[in-house]
Amino acid sequence: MIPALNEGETIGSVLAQIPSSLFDAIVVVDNGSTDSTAEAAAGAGAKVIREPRRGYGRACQAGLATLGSSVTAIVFMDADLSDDPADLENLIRQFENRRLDLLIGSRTLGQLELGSLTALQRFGNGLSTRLIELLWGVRFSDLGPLRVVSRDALARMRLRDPTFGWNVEMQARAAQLRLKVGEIPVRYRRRRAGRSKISGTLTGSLRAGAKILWTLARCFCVRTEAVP
Ligand SMILES: Nc1nc2c(ncn2[C@@H]2O[C@H](COP(=O)(O)OP(=O)(O)O)[C@@H](O)[C@H]2O)c(=O)[nH]1
Ligand SMILES: [Mg+2]
Repeated sequence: MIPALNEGETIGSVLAQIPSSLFDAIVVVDNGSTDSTAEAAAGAGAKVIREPRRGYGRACQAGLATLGSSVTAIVFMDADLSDDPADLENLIRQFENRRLDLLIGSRTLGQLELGSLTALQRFGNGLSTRLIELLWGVRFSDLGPLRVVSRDALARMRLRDPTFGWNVEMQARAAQLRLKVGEIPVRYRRRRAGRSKISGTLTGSLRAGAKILWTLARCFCVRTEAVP
């Protein structure tokens, strides 16, 4: 599942590099793009879902709502070619072999291209993962966008964040619910084309950072279900 907002310059390359034999379906959720994202994605063979209301979490929810009942796990990745499709095979293999509920592709454990994460992003990542450890005793090294989660686990998490709290909410709920989580090192690259909607500007980063902290506070105060 690939949430995409105005990524017409890169989505075609992302899709061309995905080993399609690994997946039942490749879903691109176009979040009201004003460029050729939807056409490029459809042209490259993806199933395109349109969610006109902006927001990363909203886009993910819209995509999930269209999945058939045979789907047991979902991989999420970004549309700007920052995640490397070459990591997908290992991600899926490890997820299956280790029988995990959630596997995060960790950029800080992997190979970070110079300039691919800003200082503010590193700080935010460090702070958020430390808070998760402090609150629920589970240690992550990153909030990376490349990840795979089982559908059952996702249903139990009852994720609600409509925007950029989605990823951290997934990790916080997984920790809170004592799900089986893991990480593997992945590559992460600078955006090759198009415009960053989050980390590229100071206000974008600060807004995303505030949203992440707010999401953690909400997860701490409001439980989804009784922990078994
Ligand atoms: N669906 C959706 N996707 C978004 C939105 N904003 C950004 N994205 C996508 O989320 C991913 C990460 O955004 P990006 O701009 O690369 O953030 P950055 O890596 O922090 O600079 C990319 O695939 C974007 O196309 C949004 O409002 N809705
Ligand atoms: Mg990006």
